[in-house]
Amino acid sequence: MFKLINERSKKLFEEAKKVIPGGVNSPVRAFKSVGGSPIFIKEAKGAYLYDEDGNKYIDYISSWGPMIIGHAHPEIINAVENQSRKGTSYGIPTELETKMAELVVSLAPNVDKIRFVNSGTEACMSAIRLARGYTKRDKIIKFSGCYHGHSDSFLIQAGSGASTFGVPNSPGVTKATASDTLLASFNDIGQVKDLFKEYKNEIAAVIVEPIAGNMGCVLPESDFILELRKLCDQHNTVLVFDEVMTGFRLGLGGAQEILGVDADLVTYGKVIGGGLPVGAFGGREDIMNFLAPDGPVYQAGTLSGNPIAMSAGYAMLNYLKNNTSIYESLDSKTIYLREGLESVLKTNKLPFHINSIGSMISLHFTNSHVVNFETAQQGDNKYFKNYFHGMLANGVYLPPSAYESYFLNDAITFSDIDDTIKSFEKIASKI
Ligand code: KE4
Repeated sequence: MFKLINERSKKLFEEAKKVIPGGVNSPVRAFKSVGGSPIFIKEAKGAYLYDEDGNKYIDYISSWGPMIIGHAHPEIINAVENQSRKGTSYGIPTELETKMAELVVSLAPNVDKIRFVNSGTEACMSAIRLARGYTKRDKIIKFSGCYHGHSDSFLIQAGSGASTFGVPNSPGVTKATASDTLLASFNDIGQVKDLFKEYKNEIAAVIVEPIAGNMGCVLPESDFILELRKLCDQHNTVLVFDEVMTGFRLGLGGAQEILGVDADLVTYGKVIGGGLPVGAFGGREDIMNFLAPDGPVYQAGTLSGNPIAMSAGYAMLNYLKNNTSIYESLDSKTIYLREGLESVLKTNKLPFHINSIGSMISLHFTNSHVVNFETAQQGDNKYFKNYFHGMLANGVYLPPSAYESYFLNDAITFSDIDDTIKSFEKIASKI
């Protein structure tokens, strides 16, 4: 319906599929839930992506979160260039890792100690193993539609790519593993109370995206997160905030600061790597000290704390620390985008619900209030597919799945947002 010149991307995708499963290194990039052939990016600068067919896009994904200050930012590029001239990896401790850890500890609430890994998945997987080792319990509670990476324990009604595929329980996850993961609906504290009643003293951890982004953006209602805190205190269960997405995106203190609720362990990724592979988990010292080599819970990584990745993350966090006005700027741009989208949706009498907070926003083609995975699934994917492709053909790159949040970067200008809304006005009557 919407014409995009993408012959070279199509050719590259066919070549990729011969040597990479599905032609991609992460499923959501394959456009499976929106159809069509993914674009292949040649380069990115500031707010814009440039694909292999010469098309330019305003980027609302920012590499799924990391590029919060825009692509190829000089502060990041200079840090990476300077560090790489000293070598790319040592597998030996560096002062840079300590300085990065000190910076995160100084900025993140309730993080006494932190361990760096290479992805959000590793961070969440390790945090859960640590919680199980610390409590000597096996079970965990997660929430349908929340995504904590592709570790076996989490691929049970996962969000993000797994939901997009409609394959909530991935093959390859053993029944034994799945039996230790208990599920509840986000924002339903009653279900959590029932699980604690049924599995008294067996629950090692509750892991939650305190502000969810993997069923689209879904906000916690009233005191849901505070109630989780109280239940975990009552049952000596570790409360893990998965802030891979929200950490340093919604503010320096992340969701803990916004919600005013303390986690026992927090996981990070995306922004803290400045676009390089960095994940991290940290929190209460008494729990973190259970980690090897001092403690019994094993966790390791050849490239953990890699100097190039640390240099990018350190430059990013220092930039954000020294330019906190970026958060107000992102908030106002996101509100401006939301108001523009709502105006077009109302004019064209389309069913919709928008959730947003800070620089996270998602549009659902349903009149239901989207408060959990079940209501997020009520979105009309036919509308979404046409919306996605219509915007793509008009120079706007959105997440290729209804179960994702948009991530604004501060290189996006109000004029870019005006252009985004104009693109939507052009296509809205045809989706
Ligand atoms: P990674 O292993 O992809 O670095 O992080 C996993 C993860 C953990 N926790 C949260 C809250 C996350 O959002 C993620 C990863 N986010 C998805 C996007 N929704 C990554 C995109 C992809 O899978 O390609």
